[in-house]
Amino acid sequence: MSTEESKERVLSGIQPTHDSFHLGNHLGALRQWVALQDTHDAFYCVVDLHALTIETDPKLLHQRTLASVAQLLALGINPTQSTLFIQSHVPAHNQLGWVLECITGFGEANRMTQFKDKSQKSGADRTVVGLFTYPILQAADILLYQANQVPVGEDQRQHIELTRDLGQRFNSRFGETFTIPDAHIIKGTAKIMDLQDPTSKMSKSAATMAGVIELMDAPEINAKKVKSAMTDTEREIKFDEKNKPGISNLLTIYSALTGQSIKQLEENYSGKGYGDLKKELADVVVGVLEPIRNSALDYLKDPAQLQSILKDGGQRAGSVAAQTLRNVYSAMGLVARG
Ligand code: ATP
Ligand code: LTN
Repeated sequence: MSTEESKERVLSGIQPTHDSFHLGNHLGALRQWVALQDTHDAFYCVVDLHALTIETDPKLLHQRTLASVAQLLALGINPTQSTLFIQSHVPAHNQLGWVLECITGFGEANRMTQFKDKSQKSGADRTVVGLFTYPILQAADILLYQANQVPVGEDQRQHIELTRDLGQRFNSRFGETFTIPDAHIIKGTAKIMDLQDPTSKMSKSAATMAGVIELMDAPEINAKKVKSAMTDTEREIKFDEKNKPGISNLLTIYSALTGQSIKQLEENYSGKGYGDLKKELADVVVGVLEPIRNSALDYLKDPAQLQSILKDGGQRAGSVAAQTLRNVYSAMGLVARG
């Protein structure tokens, strides 16, 4: 058996719905993507088909998709180690998506809380059917690659549960076809909060970007956002998510970016004020993000290199996905073309 075959598989995806990824994406998911490529046979995709569920200008979507790839490379995804590709380059995602739609209950799909939140935000008239079936396409993304692990943030837990249910259902109706994946969620950083509204998760689609630290923003903008983070009126620097969500979020970020434990940070900052913590955290954030931004900007200067990485990744992903799809069609009794 070759090393790749003996390694467990990992797959994850990210939507190109904004010009930049944010610190929540990085700490909740993307950092794990990078770490897992050393130990796993990794497949990572920019899920452009998922992004179609939100109305986007075509030129922007095109630009954001390439910017997403550039950021993933800048964060450390190594295309010779991992298979990095764009979802729409592999038609099997849509093909398996349809099959899975046919074994998903309407009520089951209707229980997805992210659909409820997102459709409520945009209103019934602007909610498309694709947003409703979105988690089923996500299940296809994962099951196609026989993934064992799916590194994501906390908000994706329910979608991974659905993926497991659909995989198990298919296997029991039609015979063992899919690997049943586990969510790979890192407890401490699974939900990074908005710096201005520390009771909501940091999100690409937040109403205002004032509390969202973006990887592609200029260092001085990010420093300013950290320094003006919302905190409570007390003075003590203590981790207490319930009563001090703002400070707790800053401590979580600080700890994740420096490797110092929260306890250690509480000790270091005992007797000091919020201003000191924010100022030093601003330096830490800029120190980590500035080189990533510069590297992403360099990758974007060479679109031919990006295209060549994507062509290679698309081919590798396509052949794995096509094999799974053939097994699925055959298990269900669809007649092969021959
Ligand atoms: P939106 O809020 O518009 O859906 P998003 O910011 O959640 O976008 P996604 O592309 O949906 O971004 O998510 C990419 C990955 O980042 C997912 O694995 C998701 O769970 C993770 N993630 C997103 N926001 C956070 C957060 N605030 N903390 C930790 N992980 C996060
Ligand atoms: N739904 C995810 C993005 C996503 C994904 C995937 C994540 C699409 N396909 C497959 C992991 C595996 C989101 O909104 N963050």
